[in-house]
Formats: sequence, C-alpha cells, structure tokens
Amino acid sequence: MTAQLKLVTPNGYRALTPETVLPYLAGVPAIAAKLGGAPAAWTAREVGDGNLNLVFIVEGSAGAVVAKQALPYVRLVGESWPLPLSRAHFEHLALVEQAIHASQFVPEIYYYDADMALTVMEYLTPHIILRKGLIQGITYPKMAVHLGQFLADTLFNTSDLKLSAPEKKQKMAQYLDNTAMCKISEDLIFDEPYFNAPLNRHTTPQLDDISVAFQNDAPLKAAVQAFKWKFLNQPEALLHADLHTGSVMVTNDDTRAIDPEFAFYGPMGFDIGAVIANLILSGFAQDGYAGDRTAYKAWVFDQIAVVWNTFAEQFAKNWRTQASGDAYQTRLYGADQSFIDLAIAQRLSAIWADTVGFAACKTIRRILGLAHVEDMEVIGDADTRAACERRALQFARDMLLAPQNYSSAQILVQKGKQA
Ligand code: SR1
Ligand code: MG
Repeated sequence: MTAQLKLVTPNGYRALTPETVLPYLAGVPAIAAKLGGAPAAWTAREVGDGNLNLVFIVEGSAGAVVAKQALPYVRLVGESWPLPLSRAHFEHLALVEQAIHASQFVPEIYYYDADMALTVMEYLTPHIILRKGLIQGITYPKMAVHLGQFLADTLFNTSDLKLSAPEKKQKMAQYLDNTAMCKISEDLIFDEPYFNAPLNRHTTPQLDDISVAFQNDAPLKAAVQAFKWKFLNQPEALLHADLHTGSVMVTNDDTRAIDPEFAFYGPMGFDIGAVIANLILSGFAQDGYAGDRTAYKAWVFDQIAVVWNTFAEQFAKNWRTQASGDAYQTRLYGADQSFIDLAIAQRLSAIWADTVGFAACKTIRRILGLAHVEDMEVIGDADTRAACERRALQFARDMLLAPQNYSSAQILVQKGKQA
C-alpha cells in the first residue's frame, strides 16, 4: 500500500486500506452482522480499477459487502489533481433516488458515512463489469433491455413529466454543488480532445494526423460545443452522468448500474448517449480481437437499437400512464390522443438527436482525450488498435456533422456495422 492511500484529513476522513477497512466495518453493527462471525476471520481486498476511487470487497462467514471510498484526488492521475470527497454524497443521493424508480437495476445500499466518503453496498456476484464481458465476447440477452428500462424509469421519474416544477427544482438544487465532477466532463469530453491538452493521449504516431485534423476542424468543434452548451444548460432529468460499460455490472439475466458520482440534472441524451458510445467503441474494437468476431460485432451494434427502442417504448408508456408533472399537463388534452401522440413523438425525436450527438462526443473523448477504454487498450498491436480507433473516430465525426443520416437507432446500427 502506498503512502498516498494513508491520507488523512481534518474532519476524520482517512483513506482506508485492506487492513484498516476491517476494524472500520467491525465498528458498524449492521455491516458486522451481515458479514457474520469474528472480524478477525474477515478478509478484504482492494479491487478498484476505475479512475477515481477505492473499492474493497469484504467477506465474512455469513456474507460479503462492497465498501467504496472516494479519494481526495483523481486516482488515475494522482494527488496533483485534487477532487472533492463530496462526490460520495452525490453518488449516495443518486443511488437512493434511482432505487426509488428502478431498484432492480442498482445495488442495494447498506450504509453511508459522509465524513469517510464511504458507501457500503451489495456485493454483486457472480456479476462482472459489462465492458469486460464485451471484451470476452459474451452475449447478455437481457442487458440492453434492462439498460433501456433503467434509463426510461430514472429519466422519466426525475423530469418535469413526472414532477411538479417546484419538486423538480428542489431536486435539481440538491445536485448543484457537484460542480467538480461536472467540470471533469465539461473539460474531458467537450474541450480537451480538441486542443493540445497536456493530459491528452492517443495511439501515436498512427493517429497523429487525425488528432491534429480534429483539433483544426472548425465544424466539428462547433458541433461538439453545441453539445457542451446542452450539457451546461439543459437540466431535463437526474442523470447517472457516467453510464459507460465500466459502470454496469452484469450476469446472464441481471444488470446493475453502479457509480453515479457524476450525478446532476442534465440532458437525457447524455446518459443514453453514454451507453451507446460505449457500445460503439466495443463494436469497433471487436475487429482488433483474435478470432472471428463478425457475428459478435453485429450483436454489439444491435444492442444499441435494443437500448434505444426499449427506452423509447418504456418512456412513452410511463408518460401515458404516470404523467403528473408540470410539462405537457394532462389538462391540455384530456381524451385527445392526437396531442399526446404528437408530444411523445416530438420529445423522443429531440432526445434521440441529443443521444446521437452526446454518443459521438463520448466516443471521440475515449480515443483522443485523457481517459481511454479497455476495449481498445487491450488491443496490443498499435497498428491494429489505431485502425479500430480511426474507424470509431470517423464514424463519430460523421454522427456530429451529418446527424440527419442517423435519424433512427436502426439506421445508426446499420451504418455502424458497415463502417
Ligand atoms: C479524471 S476522471 C476520467 C473519467 O473517469 C470517469 O469514469 C469519467 O468518465 C471521467 O471522465
Ligand atoms: Mg465511475
């Protein structure tokens, strides 16, 4: 364990280690009971492979839990990049809210300690991270449907379609201080890939030309900034706000979204676009893996349409059956179905347009920015990796500059398979 991880702050926060997490949890009666037996017999291991936090799996004779603790800096970069511990608070708040609307798709929360920036939750097993499953070529028959449902239920129920304007504003206010996390997204997704930011990296020299070309591509940069504008100015619903395939745990028939520490009120298409971007990245990465992944690549792209179609269907159903908010009030149409049909079609069309744009921005940032994805990184041969990345970059650029050619999920899938 490094000196970094023994960090202590004045309010009682101390970064835990596999050794110190055990006595800490022994002091929490509800967790001690869940683990069972003598604390001396418990085991703990740190398994965090994300960019920001510590994650411990703690096992006892009766059960196991996950303890997730925020570090006061970006783990990926080190102590030179401080990051507020308050993100644990926003993550906890979002997990509680998501559990109200979609409990089957989030981990159960057992305990939260604000001072320690630590949440103890359900140990999901035999789940694995979706991204790792996609790299292994595993098909998950329910994953895309589950993600579509999760998106529809969390986004609808935290929007002005479900909430009164005062309720919505009160909820929005709870997340307004998550500014440091929003700033990471603002910088890393929308800005840094388009100038020579110090922490940028890409497969070099293979992608040097396209990196420079993107930095000098005024129409592309303007299109991306239009989506940054939406990210800054369009608080439609409570977002998970980092819903990539590393934030999803799966089995054959279970799907859970984890890690909503970036949560804030933003455009719905940002969350849907995150899922789709990561399926796009996985799809293009398949060409770089050993063996014939042709059929699997097609399956990955097909899941994009399943996510969107499920989202759209469930969102429309929620709207027709549960609308009680101040937007599109039911007093405007009564039994007139033509109004609600039109309203749903228009809103879904706007969400789809946002989804396409955000998905493209998120695809590009994972290839030219700081934080990359394992899907591409595991392709050892740089020429092969660069060829996959280049196809993804060109596809994303086209989505941003010719969105009229991506007017439906089916068309996007078709084009992705052919690209
Ligand atoms: C500095 S954090 C880099 C990225 O990791 C997180 O998962 C978010 O996607 C963030 O942009
Ligand atoms: Mg995360």
